[in-house]
Amino acid sequence: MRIFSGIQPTGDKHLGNWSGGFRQYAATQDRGDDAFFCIVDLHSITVEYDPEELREQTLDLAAMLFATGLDPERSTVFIQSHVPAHTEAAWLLGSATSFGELRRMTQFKDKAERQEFISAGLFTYPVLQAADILLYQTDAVPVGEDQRQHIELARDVAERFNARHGETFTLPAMIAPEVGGRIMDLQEPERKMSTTGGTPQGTVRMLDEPEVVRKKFKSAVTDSGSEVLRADDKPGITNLIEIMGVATGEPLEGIESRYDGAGYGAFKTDVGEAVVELLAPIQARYHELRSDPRELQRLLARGAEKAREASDPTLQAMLDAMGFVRSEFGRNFGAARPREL
Ligand code: AQP
Repeated sequence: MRIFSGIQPTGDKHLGNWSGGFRQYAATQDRGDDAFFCIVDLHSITVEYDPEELREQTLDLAAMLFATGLDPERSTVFIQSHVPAHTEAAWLLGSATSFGELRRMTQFKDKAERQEFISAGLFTYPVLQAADILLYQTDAVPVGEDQRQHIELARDVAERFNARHGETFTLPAMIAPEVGGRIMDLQEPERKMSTTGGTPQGTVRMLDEPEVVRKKFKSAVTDSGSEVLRADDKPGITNLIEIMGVATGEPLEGIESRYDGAGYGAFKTDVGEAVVELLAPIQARYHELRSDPRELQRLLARGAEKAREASDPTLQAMLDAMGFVRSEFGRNFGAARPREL
């Protein structure tokens, strides 16, 4: 099965990213999937950002992806801007995406509210995301729940393109984890955990020191009552039960019965401890990998080469289907290799 998923390099990565993203990526390797994981640096420039930070955070994220279990022998990890087909295909797909569809994207509305300058890129971002996915003839996209609307848009765009120009793209399906697909902010459990959209105290960063993690869980907002049970009117404790579940692999019912009558205080301490234990080996691997940027760059260059090879046939098929006169080099876009004349 062909898998693709993209992750933004800006903003510190957090427990939500691990639960909805990284954890699922590593699982694709155990299933023997043919997986591509893309550091989507081009998406990161759609909101205000610092160029020097982008450069550093791109390598930070590469180290984090390998530290959370991606094996360069089994998965292709690469940087989006190293594969020009992504931006080229995005322009082409813009013709099959409507203004109305983009205007309905809730992530655009949420992020636009937080920006003083709303870039055109923030609005067209889902077209680039559709290109990312469709170029690889992707069967499944492992993501968190927040990406559902974008994946549906990618499917709609693919269907429209196929109907207009003939079968070109595989229609991708979304895979979200049954548990932990939407980890909520520890301080404001009605909104998702996020480095840009959440609270600093309610966002557990992958690189937080153990003491910081413990403190964040101790001060997590809980609900009225004292039962450790999932319920609609208990968003805080429900979120903590899910976090305990993904951190330890224990079924949620088991957690509820184990903490029956224990009270919120003891439970919060234990969830904090479980997360500290989860993060410790990841942090150790991360620091080791991050200390060797040349090796990271080497692995990413290898990934980009594989990604260019895998995406180019789709880009060329798009160009042919859309009626472009091919250049004498055989490629209007993509790697400029001379055509065999
Ligand atoms: N709170 C979350 N719970 C579960 N999954 C989540 N993801 C993000 N937040 C949660 C998933 O993480 C993967 C990588 O996401 P990303 O880093 O590319 O960007 P994002 O979705 O925009 O995450 P952030 O940190 O919340 O970014 P900002 O701050 O920009 O809003 C994706 O699979 C995502 O679903």
